[in-house]
Amino acid sequence: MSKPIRIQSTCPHDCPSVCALEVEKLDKKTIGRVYGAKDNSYTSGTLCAKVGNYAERVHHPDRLQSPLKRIGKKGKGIEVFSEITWEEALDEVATRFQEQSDKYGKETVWPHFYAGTMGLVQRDGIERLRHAMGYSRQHSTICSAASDAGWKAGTGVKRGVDAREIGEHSDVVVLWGTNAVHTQVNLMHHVAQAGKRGCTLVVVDPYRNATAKRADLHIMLQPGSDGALATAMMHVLLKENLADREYLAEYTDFNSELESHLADKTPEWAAEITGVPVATIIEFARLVGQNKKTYYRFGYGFTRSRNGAFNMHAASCLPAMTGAWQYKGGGALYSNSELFKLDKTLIMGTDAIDPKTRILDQSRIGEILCGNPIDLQGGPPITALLIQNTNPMMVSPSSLKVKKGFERDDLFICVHEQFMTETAAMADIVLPATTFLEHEDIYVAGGHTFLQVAKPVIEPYANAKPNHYVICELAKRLGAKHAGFEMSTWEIIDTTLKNSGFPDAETIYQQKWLDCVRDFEEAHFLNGFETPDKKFHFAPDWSRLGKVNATMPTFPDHYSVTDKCSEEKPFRLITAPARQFLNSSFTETPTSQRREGRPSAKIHSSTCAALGLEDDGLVRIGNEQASVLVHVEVYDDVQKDVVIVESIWPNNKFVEGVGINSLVSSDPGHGIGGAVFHDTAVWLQPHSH
Ligand SMILES: Nc1nc2c(c(=O)[nH]1)N[C@H]1C(S)=C(S)[C@@H](COP(=O)(O)OP(=O)(O)OC[C@H]3O[C@@H](n4cnc5c(=O)[nH]c(N)nc54)[C@H](O)[C@@H]3O)O[C@H]1N2
Ligand SMILES: Nc1nc2c(c(=O)[nH]1)N[C@H]1C(S)=C(S)[C@@H](COP(=O)(O)OP(=O)(O)OC[C@H]3O[C@@H](n4cnc5c(=O)[nH]c(N)nc54)[C@H](O)[C@@H]3O)O[C@H]1N2
Ligand SMILES: [Mo]
Repeated sequence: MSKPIRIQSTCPHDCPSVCALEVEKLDKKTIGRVYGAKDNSYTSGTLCAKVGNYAERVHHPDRLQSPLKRIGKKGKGIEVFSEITWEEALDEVATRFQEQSDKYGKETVWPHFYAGTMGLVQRDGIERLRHAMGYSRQHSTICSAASDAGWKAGTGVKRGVDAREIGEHSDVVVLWGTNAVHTQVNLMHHVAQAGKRGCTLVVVDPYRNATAKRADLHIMLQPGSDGALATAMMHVLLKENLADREYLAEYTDFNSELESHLADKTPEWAAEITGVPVATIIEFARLVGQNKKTYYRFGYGFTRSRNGAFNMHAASCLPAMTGAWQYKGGGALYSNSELFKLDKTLIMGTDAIDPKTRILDQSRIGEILCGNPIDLQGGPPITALLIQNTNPMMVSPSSLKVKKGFERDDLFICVHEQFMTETAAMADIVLPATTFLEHEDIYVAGGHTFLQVAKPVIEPYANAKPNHYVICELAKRLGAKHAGFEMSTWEIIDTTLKNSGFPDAETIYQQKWLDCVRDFEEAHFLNGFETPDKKFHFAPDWSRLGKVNATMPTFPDHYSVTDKCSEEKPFRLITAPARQFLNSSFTETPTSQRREGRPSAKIHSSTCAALGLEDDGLVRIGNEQASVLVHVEVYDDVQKDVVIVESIWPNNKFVEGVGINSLVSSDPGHGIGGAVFHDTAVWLQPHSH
């Protein structure tokens, strides 16, 4: 038998790696295995198992085949839906949106989306419809609002040092609040290359996760205490003369006021807050102070706290304090997404924004749908939802509230999906979506520097259609006007590239990708940071970044605003990503399900002994919002008062059908907002049958 041909593509899932792919094409409808492209110098032939097995997802028997109208009760699944045509489905959605708008005004319709695909046309086209129609806007807080603000507070722009420098040049790599083995495995390839040269790996994380198990030094800190750790490290660096004072004077706003602020932020002070021994804090500070070529890879994980943005900023001060930015292999990366500077006016319809239109906090969808007047800002209730690329019934904070909102009888819901997700099951109209293998798109990345353009590998499944089709067809019916509605996906990609000064789409496709890497000076901010005075800011002006919701301390510190342990709630819960799932995706594929088993709570053996919990037994985890029954996994690589439930499991996989996000608060993170998935104080109780 001849070898199957391989077609180039790009992984669209919500992940920093945005892998360059080679997809085995078996026939015009079928794929075989998927591989990471060997000739892409970031992907480097590495690929996570779940995408390697993508045939299981794209050819899954539960893929949605046809538009559906619900004829039975909400939340029951496919059996209460009946098939309708695309014309009927789109007409009904447009009619209902129009009826609700006539009754309550345009802001009663809320297009709700996230990054189920990271392809810019299929992901962000919904914004064009929103703006052209004057529907309620969305403050996207579920993932990167806190981390973006924290990073940009100091540097001014969302880009950093090319991760490919790690392999050859870094002497120390610090993975801070990211479980890269689970969430961006390609990075580990570059870390392993560096390891061969003797580079030291440090992992800063509250539990010994799969990444920390590979570290030379694991800083096992209390959740939400990163600000204290970073601040004390700066104290040590100054005290031991390991700070780069010339760099500080030239490139930062460092001053005597900051120096005296840091004078009493001792390792002893931080040890109390972080639970990390004094000697370890000093060791870590000396390591980064003595090795100027230290590369910090900051993740999202440690920003999913009320003080997350503040802590990201505090940690991002370290490479400035030591001057690490000046060296190849030194500096930091949180995300490169502003490296590409694409003009997204056409895709997103930003030229049609009416600034008076209200902006609703995505992570507070439960409160919003349940009519919280503060969230609604004096505007109309939400009576119609259009949902693409997200599964809020599973992924949003305060999920019982979210469910209550979705259950409203007077709420019209249209969900465009690949599967009958928990959210789709609440819809009135469900539309079947193509996967990335069936449509065109353009991709930028957080974790690397490549811009990619992808074409379909196989034909669309059954009656599935791309997001762009749905948006344009609704625009036509609703009378929305914008150039983007008149163009094909490829024309939008091409024009966007042209408007941004890039080669055309076909050229980039033919050369597989376009490396947008900046030169050394630029990438390392040696021409200045992107703040108004070009300096890195230890004392940021948070108001530059958006509407600030709190009074933040001036300098890096311990900002004590997390959900603290108390007598009633003596434990802290972290709901970090599981390896075989990607957010809510892949929870449907057999291999991922088999490898993950069932939801479990990792709890320290001494805690288990004290509470009478047994391995494989059940524990009830609760707080004022809800309680969740889940199996115990005795796990000693975690602090005694921290509990880990790797996520995101469907709610119905938990013993009582109540999932872990029922415990997570929808309070916005301090600063510009942001969901607080890893900031929850809880109680634990053994479960007696
Ligand atoms: N407990 C807990 N909760 C979390 C997190 C956590 O760490 N812990 N992480 C949070 C984070 S960081 C995020 S980003 C969110 C993510 O939450 P979501 O955005 O909901 O997650 P995804 O699973 O990435 O994508 C959602 C859906 O998009 C669909 N989809 C994919 N491609 C397409 C397409 O081309 N068209 C259409 N119409 N649909 C498509 C998929 O089938 C999937 O059901 O979850 C958050 N929730
Ligand atoms: N397999 C898989 N890959 C994914 C995803 C997935 O769900 N599964 N999700 C994708 C998405 S949307 C995103 S945004 C990224 C997120 O990926 P990451 O940047 O890795 O962020 P998180 O996954 O939220 O959390 C990672 C780590 O943060 C730790 N953490 C929690 N609280 C704290 C704290 O206070 N301080 C410190 N230092 N660490 C803390 C957790 O214990 C966890 O080990 O991953 C993407 N990749
Ligand atoms: Mo995310």
